[in-house]
Amino acid sequence: MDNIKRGWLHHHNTQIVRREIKEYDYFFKTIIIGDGGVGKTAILIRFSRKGFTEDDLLYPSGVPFIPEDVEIETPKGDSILSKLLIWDTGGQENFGPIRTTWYRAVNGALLVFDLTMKSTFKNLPKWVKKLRENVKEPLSILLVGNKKDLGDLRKVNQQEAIDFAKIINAQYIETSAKTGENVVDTFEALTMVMITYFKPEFSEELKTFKKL
Ligand SMILES: Nc1nc2c(ncn2[C@@H]2O[C@H](COP(=O)(O)OP(=O)(O)O)[C@@H](O)[C@H]2O)c(=O)[nH]1
Ligand SMILES: [Mg+2]
Repeated sequence: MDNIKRGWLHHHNTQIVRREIKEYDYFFKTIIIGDGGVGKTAILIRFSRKGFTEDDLLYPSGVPFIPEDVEIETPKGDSILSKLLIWDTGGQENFGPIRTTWYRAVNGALLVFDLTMKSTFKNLPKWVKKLRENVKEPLSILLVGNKKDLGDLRKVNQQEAIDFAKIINAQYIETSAKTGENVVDTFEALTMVMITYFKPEFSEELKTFKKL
C-alpha cells in the first residue's frame, strides 16, 4: 500500500488517458443537403461504411448524425486530424423555415445534386439561400454532382456546374456513391476547405490538394 502514492497513480492514469483518447485538431459540424433522391444518404453510407445496399437507404433517418474522423496529410507531410459530425438532412427536403437550431453552428455543407436530373441542379440556389439564412457561422460549401457512374444519362455538364460553384464561392467535385468514386475525396476536400478558414496559410496547400 505504502508504495502506491497518489501522485504516481494520478500521473500514470493521465498517461493512459492521453494514449487512448485521440487528440483532434478540429471538430466540425457538417450537413448534407440537396433535393430528395440525389444520393445524400448513399454518399454518407458509402463514406462511413465503405459501401451501401438499397436496404440501408430505406432508413435514411435512422442515424441522422454520423461521426467520422478525417485525417489530412498535407503536402509538407503534416497530419491534421478532424472529427466531423455529419447530419444527413433526409426527410427535410423542402425550402421552408428550419425548426432546429443545429443549423446555426454548422461549419461546412455538402450541397448535392444529381447529374442526371436537371431539376436538382436548378434548385441549388434555393438550397444556398436556405443555408445562408440559417447558418450563423462562417460556412464552407462543397458542391457535389452525384451519380457520375450514370454517364450516358448526364443532364448537367461539368462547365455549368463549375460556373455555379464559382458564383457561390465553392469547390466542385463529381461523385458516385454507387462505385465509391471520389466519395472519400469529397469529405477530405470539405475538411480542407473548413480548415483553411481557420488556418488561412493553408490555402496554398489546398490548391495542390488532389482534384481541387
Ligand atoms: N447509379 C447511382 N445511383 C445512386 C447513386 N447515389 C444514390 N443512388 C440511388 O439514388 C436513390 C436515392 O438515394 P438516396 O441516398 O436515398 O438519396 P437522398 O434522398 O438524397 O438521401 C437510391 O436508389 C440510390 O441507390 C449513385 O452514385 N449512382
Ligand atoms: Mg436520404
